[in-house]
Amino acid sequence: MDYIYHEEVYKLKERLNEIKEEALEQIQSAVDEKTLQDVRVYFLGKKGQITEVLKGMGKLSKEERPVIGQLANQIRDEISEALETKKTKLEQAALEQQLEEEAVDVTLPGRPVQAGGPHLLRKVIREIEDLFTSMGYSVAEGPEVETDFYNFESLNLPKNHPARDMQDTFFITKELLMRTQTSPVQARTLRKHEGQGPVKIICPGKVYRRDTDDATHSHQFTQIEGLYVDENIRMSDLKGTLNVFAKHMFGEDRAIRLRPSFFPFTEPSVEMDISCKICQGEGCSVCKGSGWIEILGAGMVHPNVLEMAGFDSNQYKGFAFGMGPERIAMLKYGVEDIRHFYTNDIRFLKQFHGV
Ligand code: FA5
Ligand code: MG
Repeated sequence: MDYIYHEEVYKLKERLNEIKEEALEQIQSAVDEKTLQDVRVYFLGKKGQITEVLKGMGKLSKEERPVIGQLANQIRDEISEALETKKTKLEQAALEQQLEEEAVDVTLPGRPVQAGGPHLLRKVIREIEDLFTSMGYSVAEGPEVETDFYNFESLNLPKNHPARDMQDTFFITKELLMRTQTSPVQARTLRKHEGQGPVKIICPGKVYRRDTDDATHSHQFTQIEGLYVDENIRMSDLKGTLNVFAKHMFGEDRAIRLRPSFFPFTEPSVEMDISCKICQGEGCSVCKGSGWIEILGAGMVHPNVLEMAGFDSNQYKGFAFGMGPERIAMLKYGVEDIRHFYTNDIRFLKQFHGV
């Protein structure tokens, strides 16, 4: 005999089927996992819709309860499964979207790497160092903050000597100053040799003067000092050395001239000029209309300098020179203003990459 159910059973069955449809529809249209979680709680949670239905079973008979119970379980499983399936789908879609967004186009050209290079001045200094070391000179250095003694007195420039005015000085104290020239390195090195030649050095470094900045003058610039002391060194050795240097730096065709000059630490003294590259000797702002630019001072080391450093000036002679690498770089590369070396305009600096 078929069992006759209470009307309540039909109501609960209908409600369960409604729940199923609603749930599946919401799962279907969910766009993220958060929504799925809300759907799960709303339908399957402890206080959810299915639990609601099961609460209504109290009115049912012993035979009727399993009917609703089974259906409720079945629908719970179906909803759970639909939730799982949808969750997997959403994850898949999210992954695909991420892959698409983060895709690397390997055919795009790369960003060029900005390679730096040595400053033009550094290159010129290195070139001069290389030339002189190839001729047997070694490189010596000294402090930029120097004593009055080494910068002046040991170079035959006693206090109150009028020739001190040739180099307007930044004094720190009465006895300490910013060196105005690299010549103090001569005096320091000679002293270290304790009267024993030969001494054959170049000394590159920064120097400071209260000069007014213009196209060829800077208040801070570099110098390279050269010193060769030995028995039998003569003026002709100096001339020969300067000639090799000038031809190496500027080529055979550039004109050179030596002018008699004065330095307290050399006797005789000369200055060397190079024909101006900017105007080819016609006269311009760089050479101040003369067609020539002074690049170095030089001469035979004064006997007083040798004696003060402990050398016997009857046994030893020497020559010395001091050059300005900025001026040399200007003449070699046609740079029309010394300030370009220090203002660091990248457009200027870049022109000399690879020279
Ligand atoms: C001297 O400084 C001497 N000590 C050079 C020397 C050394 C002579 C050894 C004899 C023996 P002078 O002041 O002329 O000399 O400077 C030498 C060079 O430095 C100049 O020829 C020039 O090339 C450079 N120079 C001088 N003043 C400046 C400046 N304000 N800015 C840029 N370069 C300068
Ligand atoms: Mg000079």
